[in-house]
Amino acid sequence: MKIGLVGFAGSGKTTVFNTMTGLDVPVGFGGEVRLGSVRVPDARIDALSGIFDPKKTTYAEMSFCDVPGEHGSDKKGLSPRGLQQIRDQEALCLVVRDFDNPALAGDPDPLTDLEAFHAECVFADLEAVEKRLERARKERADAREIATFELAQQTLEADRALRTLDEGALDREYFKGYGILSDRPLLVAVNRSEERAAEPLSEEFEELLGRMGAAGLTLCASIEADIAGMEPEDQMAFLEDLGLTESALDRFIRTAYGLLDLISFFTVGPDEVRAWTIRRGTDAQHAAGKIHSDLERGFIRAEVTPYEVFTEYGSEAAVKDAGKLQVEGKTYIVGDGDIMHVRFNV
Ligand SMILES: Nc1nc2c(ncn2[C@@H]2O[C@H](COP(=O)(O)OP(=O)(O)OP(=O)(O)O)[C@@H](O)[C@H]2O)c(=O)[nH]1
Ligand SMILES: [Mg+2]
Repeated sequence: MKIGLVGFAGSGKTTVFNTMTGLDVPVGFGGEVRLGSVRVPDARIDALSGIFDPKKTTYAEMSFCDVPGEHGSDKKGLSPRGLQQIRDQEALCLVVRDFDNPALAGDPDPLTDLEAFHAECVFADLEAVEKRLERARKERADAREIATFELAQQTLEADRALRTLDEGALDREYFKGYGILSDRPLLVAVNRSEERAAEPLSEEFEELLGRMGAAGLTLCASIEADIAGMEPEDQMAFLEDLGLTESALDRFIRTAYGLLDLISFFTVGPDEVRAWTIRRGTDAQHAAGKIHSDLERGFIRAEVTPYEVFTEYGSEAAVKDAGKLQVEGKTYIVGDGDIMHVRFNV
């Protein structure tokens, strides 16, 4: 899962990046685009690794791309370079400032910043969609493609983000390669000052998030970046002082998984115990393709044990003896926590 951190200059993106990745990139203004990743904690993988004692244990990963904001102009916005950088990110995390930054003029105004970001995405998308629509009509493109871009145009003209359109309403395949922003899943991280870390989001803010089809989360990045570097026991105590029960990273991962409707399936064996991330609703054949394209191409069947069944019987042999091993075909919808062995032939 690749997440692009975006937002206005000095909103705390690099600080959030450090909090998530455990890296220690210098904060302050500007800098380079940076990449970092973090493993997604999963107690089920811990347990499976304990049982199989594999040579290697691999957790799911979330990777972050930190894009500096636009500096040195009055225009509060995403730099062209920044937009280019986030083209291949699967989801966006907008960091909005809700703390006093002495280097910036003016009080924090998260609602206005969120509105400005929304307007900028809608504007950029409308430009791309109109350009494509004009060409598609001239080239007498497929009627479905034209209908998709027409609906996109209407939606954007009504000031709505494309991600608010239902799965079936338009064919998103056509958007590929156009860098459409308002269709990308969006998580808004409100970066708070220490005193207000645990305060809920305002009603107005929640309402705008709803209109944008985005999920929201509050954090105090500068403090949590420090907490992230502590021993686990100390972390809890510091979080409690802030009125929090869970670290920013844990909350971020949970919110992102929910927003993106992500689940994990597992592969196990003496060589490796590993978690794989897929969208809920993915069938067995496509899930196999996550592991290797050969497994998707030559897919024969999947032998599946849901995690709960595995823990009930304690071993794969016991599951099989009890007749609980599921043999599934291509169209089986993979469940969260399924342990899979893919049989294939290429
Ligand atoms: N009080 C407070 N200060 C913060 C918080 N997060 C970031 N800062 C400070 O705000 C300043 C800017 O933070 P950065 O993380 O560099 O901001 P940025 O969004 O990466 O900035 P650009 O990359 O230049 O767009 C730094 O001095 C941080 O220490 C926060 O949660 N609370
Ligand atoms: Mg930065």
